[in-house]
Amino acid sequence: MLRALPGGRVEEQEEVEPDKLAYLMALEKKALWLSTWMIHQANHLRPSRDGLKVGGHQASSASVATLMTALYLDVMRPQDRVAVKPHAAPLFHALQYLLGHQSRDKLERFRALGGAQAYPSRSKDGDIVDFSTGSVGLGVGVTLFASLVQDYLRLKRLVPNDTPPGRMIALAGDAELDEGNIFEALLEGWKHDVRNLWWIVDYNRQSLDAVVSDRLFGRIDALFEMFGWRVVTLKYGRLLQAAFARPDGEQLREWIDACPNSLYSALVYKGGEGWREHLRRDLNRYPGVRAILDEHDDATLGRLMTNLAGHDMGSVLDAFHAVTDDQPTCFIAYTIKGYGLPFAGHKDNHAGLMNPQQMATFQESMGVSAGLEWDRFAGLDLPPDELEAFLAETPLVKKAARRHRPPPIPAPPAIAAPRGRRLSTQEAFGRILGSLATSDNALAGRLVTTSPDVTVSTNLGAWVNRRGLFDRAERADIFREEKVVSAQRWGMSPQGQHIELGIAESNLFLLLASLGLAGPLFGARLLPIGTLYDPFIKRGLDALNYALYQDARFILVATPSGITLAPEGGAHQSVLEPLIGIAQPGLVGFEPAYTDELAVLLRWALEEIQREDGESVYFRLSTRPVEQPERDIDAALEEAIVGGAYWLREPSPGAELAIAYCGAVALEALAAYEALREDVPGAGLLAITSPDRLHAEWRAALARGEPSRAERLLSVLRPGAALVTVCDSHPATLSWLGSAGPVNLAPLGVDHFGQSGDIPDLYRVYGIDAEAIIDAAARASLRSAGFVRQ
Ligand SMILES: Cc1ncc(C[n+]2csc(CCOP(=O)(O)OP(=O)(O)O)c2C)c(N)n1
Ligand SMILES: [Mg+2]
Repeated sequence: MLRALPGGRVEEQEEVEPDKLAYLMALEKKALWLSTWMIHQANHLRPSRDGLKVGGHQASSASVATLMTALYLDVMRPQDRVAVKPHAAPLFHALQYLLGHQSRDKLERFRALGGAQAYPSRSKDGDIVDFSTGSVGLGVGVTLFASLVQDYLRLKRLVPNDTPPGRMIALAGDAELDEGNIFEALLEGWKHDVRNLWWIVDYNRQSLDAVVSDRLFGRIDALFEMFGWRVVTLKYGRLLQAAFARPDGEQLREWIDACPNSLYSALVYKGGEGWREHLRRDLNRYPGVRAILDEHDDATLGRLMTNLAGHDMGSVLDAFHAVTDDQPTCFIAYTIKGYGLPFAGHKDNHAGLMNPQQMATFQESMGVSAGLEWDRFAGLDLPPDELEAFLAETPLVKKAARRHRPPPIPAPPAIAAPRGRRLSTQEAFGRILGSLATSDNALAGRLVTTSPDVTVSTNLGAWVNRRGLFDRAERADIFREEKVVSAQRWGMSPQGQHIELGIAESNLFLLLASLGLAGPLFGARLLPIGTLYDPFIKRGLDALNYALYQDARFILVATPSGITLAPEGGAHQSVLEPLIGIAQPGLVGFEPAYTDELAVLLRWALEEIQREDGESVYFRLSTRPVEQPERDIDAALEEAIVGGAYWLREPSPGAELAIAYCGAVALEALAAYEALREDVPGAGLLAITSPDRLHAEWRAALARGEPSRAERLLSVLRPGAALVTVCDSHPATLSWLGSAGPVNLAPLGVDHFGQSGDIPDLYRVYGIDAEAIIDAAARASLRSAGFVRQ
């Protein structure tokens, strides 16, 4: 057997012990059977109540059966972590079942409520899943950042570094490599010199719709090598290699090498007869090839011609075991989509399901008697007790628990608001982090910041100057050494606590996902804070969703935001992001107006992201300097700030009018309030720190049949009172308040693209200045009084 060496060289290596090979091949057969059966019974035997096809991917599972069996039942060690390509979930569940980590009940409820999930899910399938997958490309990318996080922890000795590091492994579909996030990640990984990373590409040359371009992978391996990766290509299995070694065997190899992907796939589907016809047509002049054809009947010829290395357990094991260093390695494993199933190679097989007749034939060929479909060893040629003993010795069975549960890091009892009469929330954020950087609080040591090239412009400068940038190696700040004056000190070292990324928001969220899973994945909590400009959340939105879907915990600071960043113009102005704060599961959104609110909320957030049932936290901040209130925040006000709203100016009971604002438009709201107070003496001014929290609590309280916070706040007003809501974002952020109390609502906000200008001009044009608030209040008051006739 060939063994891969650094630099892509290979050497002869001893073959895998025959016993082990036999066990693994038997268990591979069983995993294929179970995955196929799991999908079949969910679609054909479980009664359907809604007429929907249940689905499941028999072909995608079959394609990785050898690779995954080798990994899970032999190669993986407990510290290794894997992202399994989404459509191999059934095979993954089957292997976990063989390992004793998944129940039959859950398999029987595959894709049903509470059963094994359609795509591997950390939060729903539990301990067995290291990384959720589903949105192709993201699971692959996250392993790269997890590897970076592992280095971060080991180099800082936050986790023991006298044991071997885990390998971060992605089992990728070949079409996943069409996703741009993969290449963004590769580039970033190269910059950070990531190690201990395996990407195993299930190169079945099929995506969902079609057979993929022949020329693509000729480029892909060169690309990986360019980024410093080792590429190990697993192309031909042992049968084919033996055939190539025969007289004229080279002709056969050349023929297959030149065979277009589409033709190869079509012939896989057609079987022996199809192969024979084409080989006769093209290679009949070679006596050696004619001999091969004569010696094989259609069935064995089909087996020979589909003997790709990705389905050859011996070749796969050799290749995996040969890599013993930490160089990132990409295995390109040639496979066949649907291998071993009747629709193998057919271009339409992605969502294809075997029909009951095909299944019955398959069941017979697998030797599984009726009634023994879920049996772990039925139909295998080896004695069950031997297989059981083999499984009991696999590294993953011996150390089953894959998740760590480190204790929370206590947050400081209070975080002081920065001093200053006129401050923006962004400035305050920078100063708070700057002072945390100088504190010796244990929590500060666990903070890790990251930003996609907007570290300075989001105000992380003070923090980075004190805590430094993270790098595997010490790197001096050349500008500083050369005595060039700069406010930024950018020395890099393993002690650094800021991870600087290039401009790629998808990478930011994948890194936050990995940092936010440091506790469960590696055993040491990190408290990640990522910063970016608010509008560019959308650029990485799927990766953010991905991070949150797997319950990664982090703080996201998005600044500047809204049209309030005025001269920067429409391309940098965010409109709908607060609605993401409301609607995105796993994320609590805040938009404080004042710096003392931010101080309270940041402290709360540091605890929230560590709570068992907590969530990640999103702060929408602004660069607008705002006159700060002089006040002490007592416990009641703190609770209200965290809860999402409080009366900045309390209305008198039965008041006719109130203004509710969120964020930097506090100034306009206050000015309008002062102006209106003369006419409406009892009016109120409601500060909303979190439309998200307020909205969520409102719905939860409704469901419990209790008054919500929003309702309690608004109940001070006269029924039918006028309420103007105003925010520098889409008006829907707050307009729902019209349902939380008996008010006549006038929702102000921004509902089209911004443009350059200064704040007075833009607020006027978009209708969120004091005058617009006063006008809206007048109209709503008229409506309240019933003066408006249709
Ligand atoms: C971001 C995203 N876009 C689209 C899909 C729908 N989709 C599911 S699988 C698939 C193709 C997968 O092909 P490949 O990665 O080669 O997997 P395999 O051939 O092993 O099934 C597509 C487009 C998805 N899951 N995620
Ligand atoms: Mg594919």
